Amino acid sequence: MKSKVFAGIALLGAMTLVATACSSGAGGDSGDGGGGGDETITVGFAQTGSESGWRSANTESMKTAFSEDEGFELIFNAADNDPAAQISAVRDFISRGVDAIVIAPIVEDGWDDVLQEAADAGIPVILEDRTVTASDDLYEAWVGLDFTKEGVMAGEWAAETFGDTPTKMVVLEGTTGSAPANDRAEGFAQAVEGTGIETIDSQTGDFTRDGGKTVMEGFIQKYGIDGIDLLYAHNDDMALGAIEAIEAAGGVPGQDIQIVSIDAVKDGMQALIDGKINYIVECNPLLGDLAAGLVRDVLAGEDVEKTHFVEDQTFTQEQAAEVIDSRAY
Ligand code: GYE
Repeated sequence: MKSKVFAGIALLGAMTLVATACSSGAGGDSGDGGGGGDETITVGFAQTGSESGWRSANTESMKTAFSEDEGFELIFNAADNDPAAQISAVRDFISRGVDAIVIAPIVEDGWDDVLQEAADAGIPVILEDRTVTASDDLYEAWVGLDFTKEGVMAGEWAAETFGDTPTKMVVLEGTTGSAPANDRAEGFAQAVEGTGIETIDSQTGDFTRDGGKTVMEGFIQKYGIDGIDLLYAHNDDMALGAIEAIEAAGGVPGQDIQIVSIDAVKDGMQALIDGKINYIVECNPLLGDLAAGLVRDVLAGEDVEKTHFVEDQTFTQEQAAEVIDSRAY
């Protein structure tokens, strides 16, 4: 279903939204259409929370793109990773009669009712970052990353590095039920199938540094530094927490235990350069301009493509050193 691939934000200027069948009944009849009129567009944005460096960069990108200067009034809500609180925030946006709603869904399931309520109220919904299991008739468009492919890229590095060598791996999973946790697990498993890599333990660290540290402390207690060869962390923050746990236990991260993670935020890239992480797959958080463009187009009554993928890259330790100073997050 990959209808369009955007090779990163650099291509934003060249972005053209090709007409496809637009979802029915999800509004677009409120507001001034955003098509160059002077009226402010009121947008409710339901963010997940503030769990990671990736999230901070995403929030900043969204706030900049949906700023007053750009013609928006943004009602921002961060739900502290509580799915019920996030759904309440969306209901609040509906009752306030905003022009459009943008959601970064914490978990994939449980969205059908509230998305239907938004559609009934004629308020278009755009998803950014994470995906949902609800029917795509219930929202106008989604913009984000290919999490399965990120998992595959991380797994390909692991498969190349360890091959047939018997390798004991532990996994720090993202938030349970979230699209990136589900898809990154699946992609990685595909890529390492048939290698000597064995998952000896896998638990959620909730995408946070503290979570990664605490879960890794438990793994070390159970298996010892010598009993673990490889850590796959679903994001950099959990890898950074795990590094603290490994060092506190007298181990050398990146050597005694090799580490692969996803995001490529500044702190993660620095740990990669320092040799404490071995490989990072990027996950681009700068989705604000794309999301704002979609909101404008939908309110202007244009048909937009449903699915918008932003492309990610990968970094070795050497590559990280070359690019770290030029990266925006
Ligand atoms: O990888 C992680 C964040 O949904 C892609 O959420 C996002 C993930 C990101 O907390 O750091």
